[in-house]
Amino acid sequence: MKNSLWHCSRFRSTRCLWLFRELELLYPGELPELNLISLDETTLRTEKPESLLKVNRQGKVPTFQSDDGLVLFESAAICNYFCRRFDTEEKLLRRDANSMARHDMIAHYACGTADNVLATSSPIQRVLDDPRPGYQENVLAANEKAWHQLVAPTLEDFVKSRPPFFSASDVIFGFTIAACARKFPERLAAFPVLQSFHDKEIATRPAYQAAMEE
Ligand SMILES: N[C@@H](CCC(=O)N[C@@H](CS)C(=O)NCC(=O)O)C(=O)O
Repeated sequence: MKNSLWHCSRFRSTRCLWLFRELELLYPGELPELNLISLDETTLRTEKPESLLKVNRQGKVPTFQSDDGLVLFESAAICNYFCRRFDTEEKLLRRDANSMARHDMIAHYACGTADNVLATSSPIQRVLDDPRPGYQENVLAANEKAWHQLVAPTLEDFVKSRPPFFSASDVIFGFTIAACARKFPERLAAFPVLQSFHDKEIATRPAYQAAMEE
């Protein structure tokens, strides 16, 4: 069995792929192959493959199955698994208590709150009739307000408190910022710290660029 990631180009599975590609660059020749099971973005929301539903009843990407059969969903959990298993020299994720606490907080906030303010789908998508609830007018308005008053200032705090090296936390909340740049560029432009972090520290990274093309 290969390590397999159910993936849809530029969807949240890209966060995990980006982190995996960062690790491949940090540990050349050491990581096993990652088998991508690529799904079509035009049908993912309406036609879930049985193979995916069998391992994740939410039918969401990312979903991951390891070479020894472990099934994981939730992008931050998959990223953290990649770090624990492959970042053996703590180049991307330091394991001391304070670094881990900061990382956990960022991972929970980015994936549990911030992503949803930019998302097309709902966390409970499978029981909804509308495949794109994030584009309902009232949802867009509330999310825009939340972005400006809550989410973007919190992400700015994460940027300002970064340690002086690129880390797994940067991938996790950086993916949220990159999603904003792609889907709502005007929301990002209102926050120069985030815009500059995106332009200088994310968009220029070879691992990010590679993951975005897959
Ligand atoms: N909290 C989850 C969210 C996963 C998620 O909502 N993925 C979206 C793609 S960005 C999805 O699969 N949407 C299709 C659907 O729900 O039908 C994570 O971080 O992995």
